[in-house]
Amino acid sequence: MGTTFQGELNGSGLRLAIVVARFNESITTRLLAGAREACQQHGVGADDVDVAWVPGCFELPLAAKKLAESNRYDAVVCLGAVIRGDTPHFEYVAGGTAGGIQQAGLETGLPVVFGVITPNNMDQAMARAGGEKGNKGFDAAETAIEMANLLRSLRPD
Ligand code: INI
Repeated sequence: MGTTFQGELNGSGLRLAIVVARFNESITTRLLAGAREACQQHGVGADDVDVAWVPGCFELPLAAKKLAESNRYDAVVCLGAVIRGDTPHFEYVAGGTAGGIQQAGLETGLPVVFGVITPNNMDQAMARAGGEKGNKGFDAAETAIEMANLLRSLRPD
């Protein structure tokens, strides 16, 4: 029987960086509160969570990559809200952000988590930022904790 690897939801001893977009700040501050809540619930020390603000989602990948390269963190969480309008701008910002965040994780070997919501309107955004659909910031921080622990267990040493 082979080994089954699974990351625990135990944040004790982990260091996390959270990058948050200021665009749609009324939503992203709620996502940030959700992420902090998950960190606290799962035992990440309050001093072990650093936060960096960027202007908009499009800036998340570069800041996340810098933080991931710093060797100071076990995972990086990216939080933002791109709200769909009637223009193709949405596709460029949302698509570029998603691709950039994935690239930052693959290039650095650190979990870089996509905690960006892409709702159609403000009501849907609120629902996902602590409303009836939960808090995607909370979920993203849980993903970061699980992936950080999983990657530790996958290390060859
Ligand atoms: N940035 C967001 O985070 N959310 C949006 O909905 C958004 N819209 O709609 O344009 C947005 N645009 C700004 C973008 O992320 C960059 O900050 C800007 O283009 C400068 O690079």
